[in-house]
Amino acid sequence: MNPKVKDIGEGIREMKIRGAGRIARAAAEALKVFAQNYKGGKDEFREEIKKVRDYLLSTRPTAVSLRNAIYYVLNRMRGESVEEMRESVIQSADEFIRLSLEAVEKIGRFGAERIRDGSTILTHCNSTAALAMIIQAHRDGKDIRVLNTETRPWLQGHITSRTLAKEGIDVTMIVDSAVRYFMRDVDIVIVGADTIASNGAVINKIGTSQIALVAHEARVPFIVAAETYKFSPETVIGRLVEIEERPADEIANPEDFPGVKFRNPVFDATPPEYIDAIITEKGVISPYLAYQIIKEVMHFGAES
Ligand code: RUB
Repeated sequence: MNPKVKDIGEGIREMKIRGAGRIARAAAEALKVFAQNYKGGKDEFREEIKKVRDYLLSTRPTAVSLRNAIYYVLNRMRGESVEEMRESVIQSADEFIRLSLEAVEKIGRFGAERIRDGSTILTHCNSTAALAMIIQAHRDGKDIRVLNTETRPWLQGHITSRTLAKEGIDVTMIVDSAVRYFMRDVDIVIVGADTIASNGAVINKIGTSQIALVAHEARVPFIVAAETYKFSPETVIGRLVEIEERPADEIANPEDFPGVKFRNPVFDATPPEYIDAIITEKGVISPYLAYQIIKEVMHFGAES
């Protein structure tokens, strides 16, 4: 395996590159790097790129964006010569990355319109798409405040707090278990997504579904910001989304707790009945229209 490809893959596995959108763009970049550095014959090109595909797919299991990015590039691989195949891979990887960044920007613009002046927003984990909405609302001159969870065990909420503070946004970090305590002050919850199933269920960082329940109880709108490559075509045919379970030592040192078992699932599923809207780059949809989006962008997931 090309060491530069391996660097990207291990970066994803070790969560130096994280967040579903970033993971997707990094996977496209890895395929591009493979193509740029490939030196063998044309028959081996297809074989070798499949190995890169399988390696990248093995890095993290939950975010479908990784899979969709890989197939976006591979399904567009064309040509008879190494040069032609190389060019087509580079071109479609660049295209995926460009479309992905444009999607985040559009979500920011569409989503900001949903945020009222004077709002207190609650967000969880660290989602580029959710942050795009919040930052755009602030840049539009809206007076907003943000509560953000620290997001145990990996503490991605720290990145969110710092990003918002840097933008000059009024931000307060809270522990995950304080969400219900603060919900009475919240006007809108905005989170990202790793995968959206065809029934509209949203898979996102562990704890998202609890927040959705609390928001539902308090009648606070619960909004998901997600590019269309977060929708999972495989769920149409009944494939279940695999929930990543990470090592116990992210929670505590197991050696300090003899006789204690640990579980560390890092994503959960929020059912569509707790979701008011999903903001995509194609517009704002009800979670019940997830299947419609999958039909439109089916090419993202289909295997050639
Ligand atoms: C990150 C996470 C984010 C989504 C969406 O989990 O759950 O909410 O990936 O992020 P992890 P984005 O840190 O384990 O990858 O909007 O940036 O794609």
